[in-house]
Amino acid sequence: MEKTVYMVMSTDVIHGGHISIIKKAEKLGRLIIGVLSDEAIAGYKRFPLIPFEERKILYENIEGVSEVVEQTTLSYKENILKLKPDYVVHGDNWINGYQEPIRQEVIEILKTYGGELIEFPYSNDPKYKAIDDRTRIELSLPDFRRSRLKRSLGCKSLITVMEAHSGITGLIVEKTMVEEKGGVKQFDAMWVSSLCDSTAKGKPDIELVDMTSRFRTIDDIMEVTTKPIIFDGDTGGLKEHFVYTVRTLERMGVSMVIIEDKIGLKKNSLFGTEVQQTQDSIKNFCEKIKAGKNAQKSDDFMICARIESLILEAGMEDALKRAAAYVKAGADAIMIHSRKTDPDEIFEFVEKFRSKDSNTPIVVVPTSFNQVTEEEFKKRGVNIVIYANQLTRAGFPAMQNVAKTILKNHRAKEVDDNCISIKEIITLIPEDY
Ligand code: SPV
Ligand code: MG
Repeated sequence: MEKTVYMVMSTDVIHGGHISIIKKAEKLGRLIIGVLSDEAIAGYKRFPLIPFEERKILYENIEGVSEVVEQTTLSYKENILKLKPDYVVHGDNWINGYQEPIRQEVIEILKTYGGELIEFPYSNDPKYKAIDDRTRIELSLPDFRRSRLKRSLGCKSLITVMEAHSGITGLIVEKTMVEEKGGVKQFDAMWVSSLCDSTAKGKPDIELVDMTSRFRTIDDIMEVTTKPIIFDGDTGGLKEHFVYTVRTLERMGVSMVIIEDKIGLKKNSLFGTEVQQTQDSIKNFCEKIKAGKNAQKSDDFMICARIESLILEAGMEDALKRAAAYVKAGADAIMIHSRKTDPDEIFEFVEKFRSKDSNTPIVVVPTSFNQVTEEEFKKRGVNIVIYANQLTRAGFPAMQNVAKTILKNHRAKEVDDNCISIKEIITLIPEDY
């Protein structure tokens, strides 16, 4: 009987290197390609340029490929147990690094029924690296970057977002990865927070930093990263101004703007009722949402309505009433905010909102209720979790401490261990961008 061969592929740009390994694999027997789902790829590598269905068609039409199946996790377990291939084929580049546990699992499963792992030498040809680099540039182009958030929401049940307020913090969000369960975890998107953008400029979070300056921050981040951006639009300002903001953000390639239902002098929500803050009327805020939705040109830009009822102690009923009205006015997502350390009111809102609306994405910012895990939010029906200020809050005390230590010691030697090495900075910021 003809042997069967299983090989997993994720790439959306097929080059000679891929064709060469397909040719070698096909010589071993009937070749089945496992195509990684969008969610599985987005979690560990760059976001796929081409969606799963299209990539599947691409592979189905390569000579030598007999069958194409979907692989929904980085782990091969489910598909190997189902297909029981005689051979699993892979490049030898996964022997070390984050794929090592996945490889180990493959070897162990194959052992249970006498299957074999065949590894071919991985090609380090610079021309293939150049193709990959070009793809990265495409990912950062405005149209593609903007559409990524909506696409990610379509394939991932929970999106994690980290605050960025400069090129360097953008790079940290772009590049930070941790190995986890045989895969890699990284943030899906960036939050350009009004609090952190203002703080970086030494200013209060009261809509004092003007839009031109806020756009400049976005530009700094965009110049060096590719991940989608969610912009904190504060109150959105006057309706007549908001439409311009929407157009500009859209043109720049921002994926979503979140505006909060407050008017007048805006203060940071975490002050709650300790300061004077006024909630907008439902009618007025709905008009702002409608104006924004009418102004946008693409269909992938998203406007998220942020409800401040719990922050301003206007009650759960008010929050739910507003949520329904904002969705009806065209909001693409709802953000519910709370400054309580106990997550109960957030959970109650999510449950009640979800009982009436199973589709509209829900956004939360767990700064005060930070004990809740992403898994718990996901289980309850939340779609986007924003870590809104942690990089800023981590960076400034560290800098203050270093400044004080130098003052005390009249030299810089004592702070060396608290500083990133110049070599690490160079790694984080490549010169050949
Ligand atoms: C921000 O990050 O600026 C926010 C979230 O708006 S919060 O600070 O919690 O209001
Ligand atoms: Mg803000």
